Amino acid sequence: MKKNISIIGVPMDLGQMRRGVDMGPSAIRYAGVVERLERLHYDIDDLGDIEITRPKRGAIVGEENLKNLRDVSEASEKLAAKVDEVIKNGRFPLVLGGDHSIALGSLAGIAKHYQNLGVIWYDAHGDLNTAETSPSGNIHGMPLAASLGIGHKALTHIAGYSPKIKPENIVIIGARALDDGEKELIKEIGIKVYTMHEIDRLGMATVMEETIAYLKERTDGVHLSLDLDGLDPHDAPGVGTPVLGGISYRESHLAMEMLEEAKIITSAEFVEVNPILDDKNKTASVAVALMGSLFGEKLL
Ligand code: HAR
Ligand code: MN
Ligand code: MN
Ligand code: MN
Repeated sequence: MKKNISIIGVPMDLGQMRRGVDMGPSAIRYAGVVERLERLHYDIDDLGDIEITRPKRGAIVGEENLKNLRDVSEASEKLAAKVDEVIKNGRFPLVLGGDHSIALGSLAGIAKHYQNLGVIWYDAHGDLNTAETSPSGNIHGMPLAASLGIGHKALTHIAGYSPKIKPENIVIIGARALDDGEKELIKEIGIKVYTMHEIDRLGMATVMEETIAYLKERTDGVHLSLDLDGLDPHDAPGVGTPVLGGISYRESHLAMEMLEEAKIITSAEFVEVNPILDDKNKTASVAVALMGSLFGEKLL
């Protein structure tokens, strides 16, 4: 992994309806992300936060079942430009959320640098909805679909191109709350998914071995998009849409350690940390601990 990391905070909460996730970047910084990674001898540059336009009360601009479409789309453009610049400077982009709609901007800035960008989507959810299939109209449930070129043009064409990624270069890990439309889409376009069922049957070590082998043979870079709600709410309670029966803290550490050993990750984001819903900043601390493993912290 590159020895230079640029941190980008994205205080975004407009992709869903529970306020507080915009404080995720602050909570993760408070949990010591910079100090933790500096100890591993990285050159860390904290670029601060992307500016998010806060809609005035009653002035929320959305479209049919696409809440805050304009503001989410504008923020995504800003994030894409920043991530693009970080990569051009030869540095590793580490993006801190914010709700998962920020993946629209991250992927838009990253994918143009690769022929076949791989994506590990570590999440309880598929985030494969469109306005037509979404039960909520919340854009944080849509970024993976939009990055595949599926959905509203204001989401699919961030940074002026589409699609960002191909279905066969994606691996979803931890899924346990997929909507009907998402299940259909997964089967139709062929995305590799390890639901909790496979994680329980195979064990996390095998899931990660398979994931790494699969992505190594077909991609030229891999983005890790880690939604803290992929973990069990017992280990990561500070998330807006917790789902029981998730990946454990220990399994998650193993996953990060195996990714580090495989040296395949070229960019990463940690999202959905909501300190208002948390238990004494536990979830942000878990996020930072996982980043430690991802960037090479060893137990011995
Ligand atoms: N699938 C549901 C929806 O579209 C819930 C999505 C919740 N999403 C996240 N991101 N927290 O994974 O509304
Ligand atoms: Mn998500
Ligand atoms: Mn491309
Ligand atoms: Mn999720």
